[in-house]
Amino acid sequence: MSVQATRQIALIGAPLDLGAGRRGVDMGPSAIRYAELEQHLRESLGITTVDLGDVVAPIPEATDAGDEHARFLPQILALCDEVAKRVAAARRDGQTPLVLGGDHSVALGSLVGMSAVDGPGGVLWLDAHGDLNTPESSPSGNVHGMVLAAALGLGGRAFEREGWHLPAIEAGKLSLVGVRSLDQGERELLKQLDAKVFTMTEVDRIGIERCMREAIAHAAGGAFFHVSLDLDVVDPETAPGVGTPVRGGLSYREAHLAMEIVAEAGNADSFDVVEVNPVLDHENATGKLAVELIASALGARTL
Ligand SMILES: [Mn+2]
Repeated sequence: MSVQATRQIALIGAPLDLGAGRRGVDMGPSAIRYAELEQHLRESLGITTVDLGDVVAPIPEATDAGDEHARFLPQILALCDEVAKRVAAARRDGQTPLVLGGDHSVALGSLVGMSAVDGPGGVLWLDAHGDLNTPESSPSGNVHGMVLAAALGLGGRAFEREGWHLPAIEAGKLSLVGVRSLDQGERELLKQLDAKVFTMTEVDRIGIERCMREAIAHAAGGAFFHVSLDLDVVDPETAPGVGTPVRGGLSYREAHLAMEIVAEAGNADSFDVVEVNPVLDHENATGKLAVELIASALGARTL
């Protein structure tokens, strides 16, 4: 049995879609569970999971959008606080938290929870987008496009919340892989950050293996190492069921290899898997892909 098999995974569902521009990612946790995540990890890897259920998420029809520059932000922060509490409890119990989104806003809960236990840590962000907008710079007002800036403590006063300590990410311990869509404000912010950024151009030029190894070397080794997987990092032909598809993404094999390198490094302390949108999916292909990629990140091998 590998080291990975001794892990116990704490599953935390976060069926949130208030941070996204369209409906559907609230069904992501169901789609991933329906694709038999627990059975898959148990049977192929001998990994045990504890499902902590879903946090309660309000629906947009029954709540007020509030400020157009960061729609539904108070409700999103309240949900992230619930996620953070469950993540922190799991971490204290020696489990590996795995948050199932929901839109990418839920990662703020993962990171606040992890840093509440150990202080700010390192993050590997696999995403087509930068998620580095602020309420001032965001063209859409969708909070899922601001969550990384918020976790870095750069989201402004709107993201301050009692009991939270931001930044949740240690300065310099941030890597992004698979990026291919950035807004102007995000480009400017990235110039000021000591982050390793591997756009799809770098993936094409030097290969996903080297990108991943360098990204992990840059982000890991701190108080914790968190891997945040937005399924939109994968090409929409392979992952059609995502909130915000952008063509030109990772192939099926590149996505698996990326996760296999995460498993090989063996140092990820927590994960989230986000933006699976069953409404746009074909027969849960993207939900199933999410399960396969989680298994690869935890050590699944052909041989
Ligand atoms: Mn994202």
